[in-house]
Amino acid sequence: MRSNDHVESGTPARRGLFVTIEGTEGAGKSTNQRFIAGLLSAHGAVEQTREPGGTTLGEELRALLLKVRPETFRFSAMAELLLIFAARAQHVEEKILPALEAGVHVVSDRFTDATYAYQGAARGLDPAIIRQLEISCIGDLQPDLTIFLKVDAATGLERVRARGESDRFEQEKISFFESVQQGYLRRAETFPARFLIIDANQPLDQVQCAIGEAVGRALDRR
Ligand code: T5A
Repeated sequence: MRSNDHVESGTPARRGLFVTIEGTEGAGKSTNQRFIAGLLSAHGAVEQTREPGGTTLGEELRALLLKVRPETFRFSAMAELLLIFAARAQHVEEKILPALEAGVHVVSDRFTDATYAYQGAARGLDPAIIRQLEISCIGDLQPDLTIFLKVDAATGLERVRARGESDRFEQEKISFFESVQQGYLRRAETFPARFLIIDANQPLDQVQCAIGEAVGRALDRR
């Protein structure tokens, strides 16, 4: 998924910009990931990736996490958390850090904030446990910019359900996604310097106007 691959060999690369996109289902993360990658490609090579996923192992774990049917077995919240961090540890070591260190910009559809929102706020796991896993698996890696697309849970679910079959998370009740939303808002309060909250109920062109400004500011800050 890397575009515009033109890092010169022999010259130490300036670290790439690490941008993450977060939000509940149907907020427009995938749509706007492509938009952000397009903006960044004017400033160097770009890697688009996603969580869970992004590597061969991560994509296998993603399939397990999203596709398993409730009648087959039910995940314990802790098993779900550990699989998500297994995927993330592989993702960071194999893909994200090498790209950033080579000067490639990385745009990830979800990252660790999603774990605090879904497994922490919505599944009820202790954030201190999530933090311990975070430190153990990925150290102090944090995005430079996190775009949180805040959509009404019902609106987002309508958008994704219009596509047809729902994955395991999309079958949760509205109250689950409202808790996820609260979890994201707490993360935004804790990390105001890197978080930008955008009202994703707005038409796409307005969402993208706000994203364009935020990406421009993040590039200027580098
Ligand atoms: N998960 C993940 C955890 O529980 N913990 C974790 O730590 C991590 C990393 C991953 C699942 O894994 C869970 C959370 C998730 O449930 P996913 O596929 O990454 O699943 O997440 P989804 O939210 O399910 O992704 P979707 O593809 O369903 O939603 P997107 O990407 O937010 O939405 P997108 O861009 O595909 O858009 C959906 C539709 O809406 C339209 C688009 O054109 C598209 O048709 N749209 C708009 N329409 C009107 N106005 C706008 N502003 C619009 N923006 C987009």
